[in-house]
Amino acid sequence: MSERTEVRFSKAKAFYDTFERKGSGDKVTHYCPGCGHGTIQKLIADCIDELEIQDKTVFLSPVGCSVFSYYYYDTGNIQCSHGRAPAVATGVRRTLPEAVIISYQGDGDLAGIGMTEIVHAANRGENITVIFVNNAIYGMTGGQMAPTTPMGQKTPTSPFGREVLRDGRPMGMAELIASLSAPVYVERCSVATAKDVLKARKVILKSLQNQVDKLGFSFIEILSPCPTNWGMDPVESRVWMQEQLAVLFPLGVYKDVTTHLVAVDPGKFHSPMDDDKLRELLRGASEVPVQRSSPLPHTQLIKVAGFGGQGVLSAGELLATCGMSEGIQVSWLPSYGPEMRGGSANVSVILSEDDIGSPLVDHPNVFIAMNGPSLDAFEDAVAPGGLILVNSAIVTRKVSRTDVRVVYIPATELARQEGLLSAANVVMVTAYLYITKAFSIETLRRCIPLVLRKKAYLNQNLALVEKVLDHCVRTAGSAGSDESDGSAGSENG
Ligand SMILES: Cc1ncc(C[n+]2csc(CCOP(=O)(O)OP(=O)(O)O)c2C)c(N)n1
Ligand code: SF4
Repeated sequence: MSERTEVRFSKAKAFYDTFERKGSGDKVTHYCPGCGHGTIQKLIADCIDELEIQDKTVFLSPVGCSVFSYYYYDTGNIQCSHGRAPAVATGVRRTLPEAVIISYQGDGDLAGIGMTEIVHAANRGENITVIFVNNAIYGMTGGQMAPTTPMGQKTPTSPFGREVLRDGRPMGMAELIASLSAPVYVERCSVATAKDVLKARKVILKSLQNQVDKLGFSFIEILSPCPTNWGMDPVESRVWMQEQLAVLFPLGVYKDVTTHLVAVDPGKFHSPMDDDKLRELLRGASEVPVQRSSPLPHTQLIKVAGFGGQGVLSAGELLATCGMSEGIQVSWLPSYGPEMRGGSANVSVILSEDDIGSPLVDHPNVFIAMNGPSLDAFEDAVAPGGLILVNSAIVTRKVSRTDVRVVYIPATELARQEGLLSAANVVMVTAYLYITKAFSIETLRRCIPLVLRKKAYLNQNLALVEKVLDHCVRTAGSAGSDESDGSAGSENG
């Protein structure tokens, strides 16, 4: 009789039966579709089961998209401050000698804010396992540049691409940790393809086995997709990982003194920026195209608020990019819930002719309310004489303040008519510029391609701008009316 292989698909025991984060009885995580965190966390859970270490595992969740790992792992859990997990791991190691400690960290967490902690924990050779999830950006906060961001990559904090003089080159953490003498095992793997995923499982298993065997510090770097912030679909993001990320960060064993010694070739890690380009930058050539339309009427203290997924942070990014491309001073300060989708979010933007002392906007003179709860939260904070723009397609109530100018714009509806469900932010920014004349609409047209992540929607976004302008012109007649009929451009106050 031929031998049969039984293939079973079941939840790892190391996971809770249901995930209570989103409500009782849920079985799905909070990660975006196509995110690598879910895949990696499943591999870790499988390995915990295989090694039968669930009862002694302490999972350290970081700050970042994986902040809620303690909702998923039925193990010991500690949620650590951003970047500090290796220090917490050290404390746990000192008090629980038999524990299996997993320090799970993103690249913003580990290579940015927590660089000191990770280097010293590695240098001390702590007997812990560090799983370093490298998605080349700060995920949870909206895709800002991380130490691992490739040269030239555009992010909200490098809108014209990462520049070597300003930002340095991307850091290879596997290379850096492997250069220390204490770590026993350093490997970089990926979850781009099915083959990569199977390999990553083996790598994770080995790193945990090392710890059980008390061999010392194991560091696993895993290249992981963030389709949401990369502006790609899950399939495109996996292609990009193979064609770009894995070239910059080569996969493989960087150090393994558990069985044999692997020499690391430092020449393997290089930045794609060529020397001519570097010399050009050293001579002072700027990559930022500055073009001035007219002076700002006055300093714009802007607050945009709504729920995650409405493009609140991107609206701020668009405004700040307009400011930068006009050569004025800008600041962009996001505030968000832990979920990329559905939580509340707001962003403070300052546009100024002078230096900006603080990016905080406590009393905005421009407030863009994308939904009702945001209007409730910030209406009272608006400076007297300020401007409130209300997304009247969603917000059902009227503004009660009488000492501010209010304009109602059915932003979500206008965007929907253009076939863009999530472009209410572009509507509001266009209307804001139409009303205040802070910058020319030409500046807006020039900057939309710079911030738009999904380039396929560029023409629709530009068409939407024209539609909003048309709408504003047509409804301008109702300006000054205090009848709150919700039509675009209608005002009260
Ligand atoms: C001390 C501190 N600084 C900054 C933050 C804001 N913050 C929260 S998540 C995050 C980015 C996390 O990015 P990364 O570590 O790459 O993880 P990802 O979300 O991509 O998984 C930042 C900067 C914070 N919570 N605490
Ligand atoms: S923002 Fe990126 S890293 Fe965060 S959950 Fe979504 S896809 Fe994953």
